[in-house]
Amino acid sequence: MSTQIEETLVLVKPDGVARNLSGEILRRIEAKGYSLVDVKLVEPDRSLLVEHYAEHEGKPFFEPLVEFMESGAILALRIAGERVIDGFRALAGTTDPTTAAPGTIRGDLGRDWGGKVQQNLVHGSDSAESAARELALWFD
Ligand code: D4T
Repeated sequence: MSTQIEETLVLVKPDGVARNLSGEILRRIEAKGYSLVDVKLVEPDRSLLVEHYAEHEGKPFFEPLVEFMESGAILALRIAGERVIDGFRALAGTTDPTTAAPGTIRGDLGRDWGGKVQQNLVHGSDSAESAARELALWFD
């Protein structure tokens, strides 16, 4: 298992920013021992979101997902640490916030608001390749 320092992209999605949970989410990331490398509040163009979620283009939830991500400010974080890519995914919990495990960001702070699974508070890159691609998209 690699112990080299990794970086990953975390997004606090519009529901997290609107619900004033950015601080709580940052607190959990820092309490876990990851460090903050860069941070910015953005209202991304649709083209960035379409590129970000390119793997989901054509799926039934794609349009609602992009519309939701356009609905308000997003806090983009570049964070670093050993195995931070997998580590942040574990902190975030599984995709559906209603059934995400208690103790995780989604499990403790999220739930289904009117059938909207996409309102799951955070995004974290799911592999080293995704992290490199997504960090370049959001930060470079
Ligand atoms: P992200 O990518 O936002 O960190 O979430 P996950 O990695 O946990 O989940 P994902 O890529 O499979 O889905 C991206 C995004 O789409 C929403 N979604 C997903 C949805 O609204 N309906 C669905 O059926 C799925 C699978 C939630 C997260």
